[in-house]
Amino acid sequence: MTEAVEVNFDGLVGHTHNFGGLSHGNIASATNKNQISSPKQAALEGLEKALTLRNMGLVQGVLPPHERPFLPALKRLGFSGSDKNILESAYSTSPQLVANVSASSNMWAANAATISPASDCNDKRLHATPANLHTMVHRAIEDGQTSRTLSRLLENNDYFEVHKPLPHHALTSDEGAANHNRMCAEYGHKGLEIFIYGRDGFENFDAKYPARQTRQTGEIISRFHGLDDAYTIHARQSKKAIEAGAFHNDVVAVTNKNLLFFHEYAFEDKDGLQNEIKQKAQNLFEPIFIEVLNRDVPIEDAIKSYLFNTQIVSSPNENGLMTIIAPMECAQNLNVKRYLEYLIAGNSPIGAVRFVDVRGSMRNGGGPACLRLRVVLTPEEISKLGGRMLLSDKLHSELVAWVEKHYRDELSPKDLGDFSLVEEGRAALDELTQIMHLGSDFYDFQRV
Ligand code: SUG
Repeated sequence: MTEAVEVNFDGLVGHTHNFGGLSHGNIASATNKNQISSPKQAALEGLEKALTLRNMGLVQGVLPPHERPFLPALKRLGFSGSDKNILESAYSTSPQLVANVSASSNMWAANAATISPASDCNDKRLHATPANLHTMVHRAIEDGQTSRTLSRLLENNDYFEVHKPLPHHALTSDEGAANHNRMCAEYGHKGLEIFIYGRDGFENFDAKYPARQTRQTGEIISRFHGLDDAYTIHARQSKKAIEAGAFHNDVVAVTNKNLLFFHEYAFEDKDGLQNEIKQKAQNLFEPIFIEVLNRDVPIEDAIKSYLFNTQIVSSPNENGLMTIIAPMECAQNLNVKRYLEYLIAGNSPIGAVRFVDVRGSMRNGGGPACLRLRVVLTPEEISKLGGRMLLSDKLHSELVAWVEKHYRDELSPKDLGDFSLVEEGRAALDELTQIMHLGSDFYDFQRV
């Protein structure tokens, strides 16, 4: 491998994976509220999906889950005493509050950060900004641990810089790479960075569901990352898509290399966006646009099946053709299945589809693309990564054994008030810090 590659770092599903119904505007999360979950099955599904990509010849990584329930968040809300007291008094005051600090939502690594590869940044180092996830209470507690994870992974400052998350404020509300796309000729070449926002931070956004990302967020990150304005785009997601349940842009659009695959209703001004891409890409690559019309795949079907929350990958084994990694829900929806058959039979750059089973994640509104954070890296940069977060067959089997040992087969909402879940999580994460070489003070509970 001499060229830069796109490494997908998938979030490991946490041991508290549950259906809290916490995300207003995320239809799957609301629909499955309070159902019994299987943390073990969801984690194994995620690991299997990661292995599938690795077996396709792609470089694959994993990111460790966060500590949940997150007792430091409860302490900041005035609960005190022993850890057991903190959990039990918070639970008797508000089971909903405990559900919020117990979400395993950090598994959706696309929301962890925005990453700009070195080739796009003026100092020729890779830049990363952990997302503050300000809009949802259960997600707004992720950025501290995410910063620690990325600082461990990208610890070499000669090659990488991890910035501070943006301030926790509605003006700078940031959901990470779920609203960020990049287009390029080859991964290691200079690319176009496309930031998608749902609202201007200063406007009063009046809609059925919240817009989680602001225009200002993309502009601030572009400044910190040292991006060139001539190769950066800020475009607005359509209100129609948000109101249909596309709470992140990666629910209605996805890129790979020079391809933008999107739903007709994804953007407020799709023609303006395509023209800007064509104009700014002039010296870089020839863009290809695949627009899926609403009459072929109604937006409701796209959101239910997660047709656009697919990963489009260029694997070394596919002779230049791309493969679309789709959740199996896409094979179960007639319109979507028909569309995919048509897509791969035609002369688009996408030559094959592979279905993956990530049901546990899908039922909370997280498809294959939500589970991964894309990081473009050269072989030299790969050799500078910290921790043990690149998936090998050996690491995969160690992680599978770790999940089998520590995770419950079933979790119901009332289990979140049970202190033994805290103890089980700590034992598991303690062991994980050794497996993944994260250090013995990686999690808050290890620091006291
Ligand atoms: O933020 N679901 C996540 C899903 C995130 C999907 N990520 C991307 N599109 N990239 C969210 O809405 C549900 C948790 C619950 O209800 O228990 C949740 O947080």
